[in-house]
Amino acid sequence: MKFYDCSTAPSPRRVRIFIAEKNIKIETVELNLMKGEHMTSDYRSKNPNLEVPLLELEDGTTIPQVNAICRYLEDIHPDNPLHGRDPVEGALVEAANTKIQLDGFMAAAEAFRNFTPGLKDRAMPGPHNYAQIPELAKRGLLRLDNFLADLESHFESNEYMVSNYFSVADISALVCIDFAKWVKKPIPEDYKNLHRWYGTVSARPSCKV
Ligand SMILES: N[C@@H](CCC(=O)N[C@@H](CS)C(=O)NCC(=O)O)C(=O)O
Repeated sequence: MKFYDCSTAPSPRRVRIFIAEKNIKIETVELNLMKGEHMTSDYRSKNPNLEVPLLELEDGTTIPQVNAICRYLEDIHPDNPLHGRDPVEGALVEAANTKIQLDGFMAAAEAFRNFTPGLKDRAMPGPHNYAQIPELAKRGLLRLDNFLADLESHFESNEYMVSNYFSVADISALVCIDFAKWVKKPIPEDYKNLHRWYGTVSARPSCKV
């Protein structure tokens, strides 16, 4: 297997942490997005979405999308389950992970990509160019405020994203919170519950990547 990564980008970091939690070894191919190494015809033939991460299997099958890659790795390495230990927990992890993707990652990406000068006409990743919309950057920042506030409320009565169980949703939330710092949205100082959870999760050796 080969894992197509970019060590500075948030989405592939979610997979790197997942791989480290599972303690599996996968050959990594580093792509420099700033240099456009994901825009080559060779990479396009593997991933027409022109995004990282990507997992390439021995038989040439390519799996794009963080969630699909993590699900596949879970299925072939079921020890130390990160997608729930029973069907109910599995559903709750899926719900939490989807919400982080929609309310957290989309908001941070909206804020970052619609404002960063180097991403003019690249307001969305992928094969199609889109102009920046400054209003979307502003809305992204507001959505991040709410995302962080909702997490603070959640951690008033929960140890992790799903009750007392560390899951792939915690990995997603951690990476999203670090991504939000790119647009100057750190965890507010007085969010003591979110700081407690962040301290616990970011101290895991897997999360140092
Ligand atoms: N929905 C995708 C998002 C992947 C994504 O946004 N990747 C970014 C890096 S964090 C990317 O490849 N960007 C390429 C670009 O900006 O052209 C997933 O979950 O894998």
